[in-house]
Amino acid sequence: MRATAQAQPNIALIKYWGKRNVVLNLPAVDSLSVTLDALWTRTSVMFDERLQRDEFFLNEQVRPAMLSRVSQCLDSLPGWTGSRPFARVDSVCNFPVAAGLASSASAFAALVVAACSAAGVELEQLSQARLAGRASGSAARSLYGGFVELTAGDEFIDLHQLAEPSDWPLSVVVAVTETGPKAVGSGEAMQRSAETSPFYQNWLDKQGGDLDIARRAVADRDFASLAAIAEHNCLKMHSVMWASRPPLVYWNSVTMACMETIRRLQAIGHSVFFTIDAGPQLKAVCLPESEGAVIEALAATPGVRQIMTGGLGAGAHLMDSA
Ligand code: 2P0
Repeated sequence: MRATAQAQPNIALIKYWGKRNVVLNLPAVDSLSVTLDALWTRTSVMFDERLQRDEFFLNEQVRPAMLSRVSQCLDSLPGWTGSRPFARVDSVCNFPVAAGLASSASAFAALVVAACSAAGVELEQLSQARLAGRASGSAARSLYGGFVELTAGDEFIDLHQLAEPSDWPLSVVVAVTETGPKAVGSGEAMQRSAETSPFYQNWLDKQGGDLDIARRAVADRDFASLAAIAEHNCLKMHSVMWASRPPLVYWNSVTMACMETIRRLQAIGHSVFFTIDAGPQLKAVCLPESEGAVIEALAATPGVRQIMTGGLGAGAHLMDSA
């Protein structure tokens, strides 16, 4: 009745922004991501008949604000008859939480894998991904390693691994510009964009074309093409956010300075591009030969607090169970 799983966050190169069904948490658009190897969440789940309620600890601290989403995710496991036993959930995360570093992706992917094992529920990878996606849309992608495509349907999502990490080894350098939690959570922000941004419909209409280009770039290992479409898709998503009312601006001045740094590196011939999610951190994706220069340049950008770097990694997996 106890199991531990590890999952790594994923970074979307073609972004998920907007929901077609809030109750089922179904994304409005398809997305394409890379799963990382260096950042991780490790989560243990223990169902225990003696517990009076679910308990959730993150980095050894009780986190009551996050408990209801954890409990809902545990409730969603198939096969419970009547009331389920309560669980103690212990999560350890080696990077800042809720700061636009996709911590909910690795958190819910690890939670689903650990909880299924602890509950003795055998589910294939896609079914686990759908459970994780119901808790947090981006979490579905962290069930898979390497390059991952999520197709959003009206009733459920589908996922495909487009390439293994070893098929196209890219490096990801994360420049942390702020470590505090974000002001507006992604779910609320997406809803605001859908309701108020004049660019939202265009965002929906153009996503399929962007994804086609990115999928082709991955198949052809065409870095320049992937770089161009990923930066375009990222800036388009942020344009949707900026034009929302009230506006959603997740960047700070250091985020902009990091973008300038990437532009300078591109101008001198490095194969690198940036992407930014619902937070102020900049993620630089590059070929391994440019990794050293990217780390050095971002670390030297005034205001950058921390650099985290790594390659592409595997999907969520069980570490132990008893
Ligand atoms: C993504 N983001 O594709 C996009 C890009 C942020 C910007 O998925 O409401 O935490 O839990 O389904 O997955 C962040 O949103 O949102 C996200 P919910 P989630 O990675």
